[in-house]
Amino acid sequence: MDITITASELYGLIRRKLLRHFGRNPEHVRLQELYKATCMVVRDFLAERVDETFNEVNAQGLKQVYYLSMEFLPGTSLRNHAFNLGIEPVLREAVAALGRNLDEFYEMEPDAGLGNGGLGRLASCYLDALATERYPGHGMSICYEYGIFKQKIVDGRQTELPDDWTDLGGVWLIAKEDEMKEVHFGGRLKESWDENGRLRMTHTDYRTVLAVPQEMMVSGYRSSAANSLILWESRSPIEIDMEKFAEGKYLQAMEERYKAEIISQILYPADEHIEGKTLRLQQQYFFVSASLQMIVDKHLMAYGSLDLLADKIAIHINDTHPTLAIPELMRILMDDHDYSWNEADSIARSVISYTNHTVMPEALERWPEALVAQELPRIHSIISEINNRQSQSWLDHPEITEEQRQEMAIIHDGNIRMANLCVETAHTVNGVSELHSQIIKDNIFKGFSSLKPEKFINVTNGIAYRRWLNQANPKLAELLDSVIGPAYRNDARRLAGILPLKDDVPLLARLAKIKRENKVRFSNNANRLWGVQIDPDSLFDVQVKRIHEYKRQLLNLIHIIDLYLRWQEDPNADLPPRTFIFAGKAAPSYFLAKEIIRLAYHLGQQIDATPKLKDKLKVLFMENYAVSMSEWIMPAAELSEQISLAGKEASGTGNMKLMLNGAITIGTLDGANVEIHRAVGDDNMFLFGMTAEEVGQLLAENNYNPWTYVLQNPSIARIIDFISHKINGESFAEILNYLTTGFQGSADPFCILADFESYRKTQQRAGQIYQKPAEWNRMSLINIGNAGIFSADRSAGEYASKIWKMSRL
Ligand code: 26V
Repeated sequence: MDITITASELYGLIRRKLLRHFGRNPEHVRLQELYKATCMVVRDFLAERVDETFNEVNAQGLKQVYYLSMEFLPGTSLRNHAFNLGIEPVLREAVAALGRNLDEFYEMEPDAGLGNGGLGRLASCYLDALATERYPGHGMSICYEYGIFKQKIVDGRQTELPDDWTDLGGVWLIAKEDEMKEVHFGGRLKESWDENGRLRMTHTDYRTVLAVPQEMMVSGYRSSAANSLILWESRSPIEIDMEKFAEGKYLQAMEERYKAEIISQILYPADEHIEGKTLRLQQQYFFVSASLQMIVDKHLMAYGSLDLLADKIAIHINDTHPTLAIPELMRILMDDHDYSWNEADSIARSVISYTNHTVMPEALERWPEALVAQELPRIHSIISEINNRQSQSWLDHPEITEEQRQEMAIIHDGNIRMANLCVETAHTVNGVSELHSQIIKDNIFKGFSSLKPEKFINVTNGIAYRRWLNQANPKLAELLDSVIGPAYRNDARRLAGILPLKDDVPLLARLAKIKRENKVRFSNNANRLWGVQIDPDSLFDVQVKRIHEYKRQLLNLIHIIDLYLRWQEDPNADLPPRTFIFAGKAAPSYFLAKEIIRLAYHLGQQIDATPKLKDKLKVLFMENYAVSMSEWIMPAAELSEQISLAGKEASGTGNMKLMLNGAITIGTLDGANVEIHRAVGDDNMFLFGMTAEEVGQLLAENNYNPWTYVLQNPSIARIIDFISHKINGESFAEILNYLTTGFQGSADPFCILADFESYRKTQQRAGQIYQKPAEWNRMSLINIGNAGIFSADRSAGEYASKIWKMSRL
């Protein structure tokens, strides 16, 4: 449902907003104020829809889902809302009448970067899809004052700068001061028996932190429904301790306040290993407690009691970070609303569901029991009781082995294992691609799945495809509109409408022309921003994602070294010129990831300084990868690097965005690459490397010895030799070590050299096909036409029907 409004009416609304809010008229206004006023007018339309949706949901008594996630990555909002509301053309006119260009506004908007990578972006894609598909569902998270750091590359080294997004980005937030909640930390527990003979827990001497909800509205494509994302901001109930101030203890006078405010100050920028930091535990409990209080209060307001809670709400835990929602819900039910343990337990078990997003053992969260007991005594007591009852329940199951009991225990070795708490309690557990869902059943949650196989399901990830197609690649969208009609905008499966035209020569030429234009746009941007020269006729080979060992950016880099050496040897080798594009952030404390960035950078510099190669080979490391940057890379990409060690990448979603934009995947059978492969077939994807099963065997037998490959394969030997010398004057001893003997002693766990030869050959084949544009373009079209299954609308629909059991508005 579009908003019906004319450009001149919009113009009037923006003028009025400027005057009322900033006390200015358009003739005397700062650009930023004009921008903010424009956003606020768009926000007002949405506010009405959110309100209407809320009333309708209550009137119909519909079930709602609350999607709890420590991360969301909405990126920018103005273009998305204008597109979703169908007002982009009139908005453009209105802004022009105010003497500005709408694109200027789009460029000004900072990304809301409240997440690290795929997990957070997925959460935002799902909010978009829920609103589009008219499901009532709300996101809940933390209103980080500083989002994911800004990455600057200085002489090849990543440096991190704070991302202060709230000045301009804050226009999308509305503070709901009257819905503030209190969250309690520390203190002591007192046990007593009430008059009904029931054990009562009283929590005393706690520290209070206030939680203020900031609401960000969520629009859906041409949808009359709008949902919200609640972001909690922490505040202190005490502004200044006047007593301490009077004693001259100025810093101490502010201490309480800082301790409270710091909770929502900054997003943890790591996603690769747990660090048992108290502040992170506080963040988790802070947002989960405030969220659950809000959910319960809203339900009480609508229904008068909590007896229907399980019919009317679903609570989803996005990875283990919001796991404390389980004991917190039970605490509220028992301590604040007099429910018994069994009642509270049964309600929790019927409302909670959980998605796992990683099998990397170092990312599976554990909290020291002592820390939880100290910071959250009541929550600790509930978790202990769940743990006790879990072991009791096994008495009926003599078939489970002692080893499995150990693996499934929630509390083990003084640690609370969050994933086990989730799997024990959630009614449904899902993985994010077919392979990953199978792996969690067979490996990390094997004991649980043997007890209750029906608990485990798969929901393959999906993307908000209109953002990366219609908004980011308008030329491709226009072509599709004209060839297959616009119905694919609401039903991505209809992209398949172009498949019968896969041999239509004029259509393939138009497709190629659009790709070329997008590549030119990309090259111009790169030139403007970083002064680099890129040949728009070279093959754009793209690997954009967080920098991680398991994602194997190093495999890509050593292949580039191989190309470099080959080309130097034979400058006439028949290979297409290539531009390798890397982007992605490394966790600030992740040494090897930062070394990988440094290698990419210096390799690029050395190639630039090699005259006979500089027209053939280019390596670009683009700094500060973010949602908005992905929106201009994807449309220009031709080869999509999805080269993780099989079994490690839970799904990947960049792979889907690139495919949708006509890039062809070079990848292992990992994560959603498996589904991509099934959709396009062997002929339209460059598959290489070991399967997950083969990897399993190699590692189980402890059989990966990098030196076997160095000795067997002269190309590898040459690459290793190259890295052992300086590159652009810099040495890379740790990387050399990592590849050959492993980092700190044990062989590279991601077996890069084992997959190298297969990768090299497959890259060679990709290069050969690229030189036959007719063939390449046909493959590209087939990828676009088959991308429909990766729509977030489809994924959200599966969550709604299979897990949350809810219906549409
Ligand atoms: C883990 C940790 C560990 C403790 C420190 C902070 C922190 C922050 C985030 C994470 C989550 C890592 C899991 C993750 O991002 N998984 C990605 O999820 C995507 C969406 O399902 C999926 O496409 C990617 O394959 C998967 O790596």
